[in-house]
Amino acid sequence: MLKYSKQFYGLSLLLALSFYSPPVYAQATAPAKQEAGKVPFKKTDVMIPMRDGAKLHTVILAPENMSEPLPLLMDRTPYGVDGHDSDGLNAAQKELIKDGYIFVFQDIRGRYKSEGKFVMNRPLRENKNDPKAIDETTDTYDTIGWLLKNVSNNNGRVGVFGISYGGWTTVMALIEPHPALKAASPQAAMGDTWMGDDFFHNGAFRLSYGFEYVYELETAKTDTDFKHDRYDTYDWYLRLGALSNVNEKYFKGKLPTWESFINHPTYDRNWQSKALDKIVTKPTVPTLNVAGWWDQEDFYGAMITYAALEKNDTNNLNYLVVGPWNHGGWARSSGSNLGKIEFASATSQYFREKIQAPFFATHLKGKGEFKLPEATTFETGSNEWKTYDAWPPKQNITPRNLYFQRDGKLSFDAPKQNSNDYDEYISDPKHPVPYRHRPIQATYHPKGSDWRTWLVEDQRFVHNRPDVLSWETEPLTEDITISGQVLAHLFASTTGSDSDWIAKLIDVYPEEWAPDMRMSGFQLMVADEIFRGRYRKSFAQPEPIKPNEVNEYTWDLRWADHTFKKGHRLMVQVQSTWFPVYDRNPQKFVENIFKAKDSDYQAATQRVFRSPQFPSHLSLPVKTK
Ligand code: PG9
Repeated sequence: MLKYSKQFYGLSLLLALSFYSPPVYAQATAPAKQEAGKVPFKKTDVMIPMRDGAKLHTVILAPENMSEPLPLLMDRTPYGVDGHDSDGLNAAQKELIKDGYIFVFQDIRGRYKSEGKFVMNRPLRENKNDPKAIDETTDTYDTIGWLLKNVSNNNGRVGVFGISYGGWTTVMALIEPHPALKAASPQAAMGDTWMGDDFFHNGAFRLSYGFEYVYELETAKTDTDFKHDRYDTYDWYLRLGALSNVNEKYFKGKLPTWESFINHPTYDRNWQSKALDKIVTKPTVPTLNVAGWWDQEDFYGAMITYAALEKNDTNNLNYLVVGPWNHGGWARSSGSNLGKIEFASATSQYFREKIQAPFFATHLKGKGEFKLPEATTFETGSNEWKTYDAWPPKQNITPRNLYFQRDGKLSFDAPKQNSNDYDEYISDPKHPVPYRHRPIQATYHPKGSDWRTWLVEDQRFVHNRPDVLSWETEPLTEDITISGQVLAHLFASTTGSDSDWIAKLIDVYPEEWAPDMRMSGFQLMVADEIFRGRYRKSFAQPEPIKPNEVNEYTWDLRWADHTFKKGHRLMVQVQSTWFPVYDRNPQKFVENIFKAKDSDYQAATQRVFRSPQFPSHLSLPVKTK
């Protein structure tokens, strides 16, 4: 979750809560006092009626002094909009405010002060002939219609933008767009919560995130934190045991999304009908898709939404920007670092000022001649912005296989026969590999959590664990850049009948890294992903694995644009648990892991092969020029 409003509007949220009075149309609060350099906004709270009669709570922030009619820029969110006010807006949206917009923030249906029923990632309405049928598309459409008529001094043009859930509602606005919708920026839109975003990745369940998020959104109309009775949730989730204990001990069958996990553990219609890449239509509105390489929640969704729109983008309306950010990192701070990784420039600031602001100004205000390249990405490692006429780039890219070798070596040469052609480890669900260093605070612990930067943690904290294999190259004699999709091809066996496989592509810094000695030998993940073995033939129809049989598992580690600098090494790590962000695979095939019992969880011996017959490798999109 991106607690967008709370992060930006912490203090103002409290103030606004105490100000709130029952909703009336276009009721203005007292004008804000002008401070130097700030643009004062007048805040209006309204309840906007939808076609089925439900009213949605909406905050409108219009500049107090308007010398011309302005466009409306709207964000629709489940996280509460009361806190939005003039001060918060000035702090968060400096770059957009300079150009002049009327900002609109809306509680989506059923959340906070909006009426109606909240449905997580509500599917599109089925009966389009029913004039009262609703979904997020119609709610956006009806809101825009109302705003155009009721907000004075608007210029008749509307933009929508939002991060994460707000990115998803932005894409929904594009499905049957209101004619006044002239620009959209879905940012970290969660595109497919089963395949690669918040709730599952390739069928492996995102336990800590899924558990905490569902509780937070579905316990009440307002965000409600689950209170773990211990700080280190690694321990808490281990004690929780099998997934079947969740309902027994805590949820009691009351949280609809948890029930949907139990009833739809595989990639069935429930998930496919909501997956953005399966439902978006031909782009008719200029669309700026935004993603972060180290987005811990919705990197996949942002990328597949761009790709799906791109398939039918005959009018060249669809664009992509990817920067070195975590979830929503482009919207806050300067973006000159993420955790310990420095980027040598203010990347978020650059995005807000040089890309986002001119994008909206061009399409909503007819200002300037802004020509956006098809794809703009920040190449990590070299720390340079690049532009491409396609993403993934098609030119000057050669797929090269990086093979696992004996003695922990990794190289671009295929393996030669030798007597010991596999490496093995015991994966024990009782001692799963932590996904970040302990203590693992609750995802959004009110006193702070390392969740937001776990993807850039130094992987040495698990390197050399007996249940984590690793292979690495010699120090590079020249830079290697990869741009595009990274694939894992693992030839592996297990003594169990189900298994998870996790592969991580890592940039290992030199033993003495002159720019900052403390980063010497740092192990930075640049691509990583999990694969649940039962889905190796079909995501819809899982099958047991035959114990001890060598199977080829192929899955994608998503995308990267990264230079491994001369002197650095490439490393691959393989493991079978990543806890508790992912649930533990029982390692024994059971029909439905959500119904597994504690006794179903068993240790297994895992072998990863690296022979001419079974050459485990990663396939890398290597830049040739
Ligand atoms: N990643 C959050 C999300 C969770 C579940 C569904 C949709 C979005 C968020 O930050 O909003």
